[in-house]
Amino acid sequence: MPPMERVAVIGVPMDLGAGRRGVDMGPSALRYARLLEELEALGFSVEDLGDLRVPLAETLRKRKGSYLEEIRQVALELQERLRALPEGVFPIVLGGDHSLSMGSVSGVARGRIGVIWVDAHADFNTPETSPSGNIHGMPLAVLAGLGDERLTQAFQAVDPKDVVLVGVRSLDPGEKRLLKEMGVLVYTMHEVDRLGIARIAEEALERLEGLPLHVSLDADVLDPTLAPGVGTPVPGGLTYREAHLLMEILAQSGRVQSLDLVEVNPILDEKNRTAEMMVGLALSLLGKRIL
Ligand code: HAR
Ligand code: MN
Ligand code: MN
Ligand code: MN
Repeated sequence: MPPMERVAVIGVPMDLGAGRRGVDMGPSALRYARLLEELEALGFSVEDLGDLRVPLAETLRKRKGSYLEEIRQVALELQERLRALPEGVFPIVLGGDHSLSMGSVSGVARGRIGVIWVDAHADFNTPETSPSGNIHGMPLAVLAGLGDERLTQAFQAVDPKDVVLVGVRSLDPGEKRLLKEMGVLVYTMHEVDRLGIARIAEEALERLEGLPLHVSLDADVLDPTLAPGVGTPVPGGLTYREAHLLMEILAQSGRVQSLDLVEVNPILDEKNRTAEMMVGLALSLLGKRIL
């Protein structure tokens, strides 16, 4: 596969799927952390498609957890925008909460696709198993065909066997069961410690052999000391070096074709360092090398 030279950036300033406010400012924070300039410095031709229009929670006058229809509309619009991109353009979707990935993965999938979901959480709840009702805890299940039919009908896009989770350390009882039943390959932090991230990256590439790859990178996979700007921090996350090495090995495969950068919450951050971390990781995934 020839390396892609064009990148399209699209922001989805949505926090309707999360339990806390603030991730709607993620796209601004990631741009402010010089994502576009740094990609250009790497040699890419970069187009900023701007932000999707997302309704404000304040104008909806609903209780949280009941934004399914609004989230569905935003994800559908994202799906449509990504489907309209010419082939050979590498999309980077800026979140926003992780529910947007229903639209990104289904929008980039042109046939069978492998998904590498890098997250402290599995986002594999259904409305029945979710303890919170928050839809950002459900998008991977929806993509695999589980959950509310209004969502699965629009966004089911992957075979659960074509999904690899990395960095997981917080699972709800029901989603644990579902992950096992569906045969999703999960590398928890236990495996990161035992096997090392390099071996995990290589095994993931092998498991998804021959498939184009989408990487969905949730900022909360990082250790909260590195990435405090997230709504649902969990101790014991990836180090700076583990996260970069993972991105570098995936980059070397030449098979990654799209990326989500999600769950950056500038309100909870310290001087935008979480967004800066995420930009650095995106650059590594797009081929930035030390030498
Ligand atoms: N598992 C929890 C729930 O469903 C929290 C998961 C959502 N948090 C995220 N997504 N940031 O990765 O409510
Ligand atoms: Mn904005
Ligand atoms: Mn997530
Ligand atoms: Mn998460």
